[in-house]
Amino acid sequence: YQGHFSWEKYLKETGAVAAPSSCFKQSLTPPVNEFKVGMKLEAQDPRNTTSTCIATVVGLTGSRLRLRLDGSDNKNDFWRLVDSSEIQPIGSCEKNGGMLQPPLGFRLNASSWPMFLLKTLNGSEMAPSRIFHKQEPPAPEQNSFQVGMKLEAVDRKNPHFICPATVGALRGVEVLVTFDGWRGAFDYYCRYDSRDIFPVGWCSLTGDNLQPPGTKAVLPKSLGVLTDGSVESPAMNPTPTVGRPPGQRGRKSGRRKIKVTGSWSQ
Ligand code: MLY
Repeated sequence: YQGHFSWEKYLKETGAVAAPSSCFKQSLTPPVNEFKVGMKLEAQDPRNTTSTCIATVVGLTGSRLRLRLDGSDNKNDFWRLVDSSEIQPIGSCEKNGGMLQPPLGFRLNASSWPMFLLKTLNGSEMAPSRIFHKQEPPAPEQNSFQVGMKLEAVDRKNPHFICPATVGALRGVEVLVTFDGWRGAFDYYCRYDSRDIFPVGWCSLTGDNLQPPGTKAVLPKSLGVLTDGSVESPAMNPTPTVGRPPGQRGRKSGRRKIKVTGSWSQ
């Protein structure tokens, strides 16, 4: 489901090019997701990456899993591709001589961890090893993105969202991901081989819901007229409420607000 956003029309309108898939550390065909809600697995604690913890699949979206660490709260869910090297079948940690750790912010007393672990695993549905992917796709040899190229990227402040984005700048092995139609509040630098960025068309292959661009339009000045970026309320469009906080993250030159024309039907 694409929220009626069409990359084809949008690329035409913006005169932009999609970053070739060879730029990304992603498989050409998105990895098959055979996980089910409720399955347990081992995952790196994102807040303490030296810890391997028990996680439960609490949601599925395209090739990604929404994970929650057992013993943690529901405010720290995180998303991983099914071919991520940060997830593995239960038993892997022990097999490699490691010990499962309580998550950062374990709700109970540390001394109750062994019993908690026993109880949380008892009778649980463990994700079978055959549904894990052997390895991550290889990283491209170098950063071959170019400024202005379009891509799909995880909104790291709202990681359930994948959104249309543009390469805003390059910095060695890093890429500035800027979100189309949002004033910079969600932009971030990541490595060119980040697992959070995808080629144009990824979401339509995985069945992920690609968000339409925001309506606080900020697009290259070559495209246009200065107006105040509002759009005739496209039905599918969430209302963007976060603008750039005053005095922060000032836009460098070369960008202007323009009116976004409808790339998505009502
Ligand atoms: N409506 C929320 C979420 C914004 C999401 C922005 N992404 C899609 C770039 C807010 O305004 O905070």
